[in-house]
Amino acid sequence: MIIYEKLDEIHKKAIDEFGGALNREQLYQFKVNYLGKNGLVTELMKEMAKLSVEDKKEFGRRINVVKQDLETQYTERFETLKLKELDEQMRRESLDLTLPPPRQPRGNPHPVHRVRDEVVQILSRIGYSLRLGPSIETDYYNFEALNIPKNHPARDMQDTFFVDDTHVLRTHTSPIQIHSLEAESLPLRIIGTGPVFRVDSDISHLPNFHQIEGMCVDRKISMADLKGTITYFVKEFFGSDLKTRFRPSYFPFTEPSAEVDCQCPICKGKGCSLCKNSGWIEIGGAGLMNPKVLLAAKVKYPEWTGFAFGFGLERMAIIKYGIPDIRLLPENNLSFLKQF
Ligand code: FA5
Repeated sequence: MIIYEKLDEIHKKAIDEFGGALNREQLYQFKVNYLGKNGLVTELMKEMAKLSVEDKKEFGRRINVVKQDLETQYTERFETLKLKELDEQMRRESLDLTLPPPRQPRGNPHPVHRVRDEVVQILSRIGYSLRLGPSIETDYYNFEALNIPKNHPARDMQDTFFVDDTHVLRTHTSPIQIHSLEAESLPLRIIGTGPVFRVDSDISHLPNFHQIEGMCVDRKISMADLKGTITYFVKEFFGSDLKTRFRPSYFPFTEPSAEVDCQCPICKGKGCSLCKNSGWIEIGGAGLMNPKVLLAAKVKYPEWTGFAFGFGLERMAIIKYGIPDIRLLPENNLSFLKQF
């Protein structure tokens, strides 16, 4: 009878297709084609209506055997394909322990820290050693001990963040001089460094920057010693390409005082926005220590005299590396920092 032949034909074709399925997804599609709602086996069942009662029984039995067999074939093939796919995945993802590990990106010291370390190294070669101090200072150490009394106009030279009536975020590293003078014996050659804070922000000013301070207290210290030290230090740090100059200035804690300028690295002295068209960038202040400061710290003046200087580390970094805007330094943008 034709319907039995059709069933055999469909059964055989289904077994072939299940066996040839390349993956579980394809196998499932084949199953739907035969056993699904509109599948070939299901369609054939609809033809049963045309059969006699006897044939209906026989055909019903056979079609159930075929359906059961196809379910079994499907499950077996499904398991085989699952193992095969797992095996392929393991092979694909297998670890080759002989391969070199992926390269870890290497960090660099921040340019400001680099400058600080280099300055400390240069000055330590001529006998200076490092001191640190607190970022929050009393009014006394930040101002009074440095000959900047309350209500004195010199306080306006450094716009200050006040913590309370008697404490400030230090506006400079000069208080380190006083801590050292009070605690140590003479002669002294110290470097003080760390963060300082001022209400200040533009292309060459930051509200939180870093300074490096030098102080030498010894017998018969003169302006010539100061100039010699700074000339040595600036030449070692910047090389001989950029010129430096001393400009008469005023600081309450030094007398006489000078401002140290370095030629602008961007325009090489011609004038640009970084140097405000002057051709020079100020890197720090310096001078002979004011006797009032020495005496307040109980130093026997004039037996002992001294000089001090204080430079901005960010300013030194922008000059050394030719950075056009000081605000790039604290932004910590990786593509900028990676250049150093
Ligand atoms: C002082 O802070 C003095 N204590 C320096 C000093 C020490 C003089 C010892 C004499 C003896 P001044 O305010 O000029 O001085 O600051 C020193 C340097 O810090 C400046 O030349 C500049 O390089 C840097 N600087 C000052 N303000 C800022 C700022 N807002 N952002 C970045 N750098 C700054």
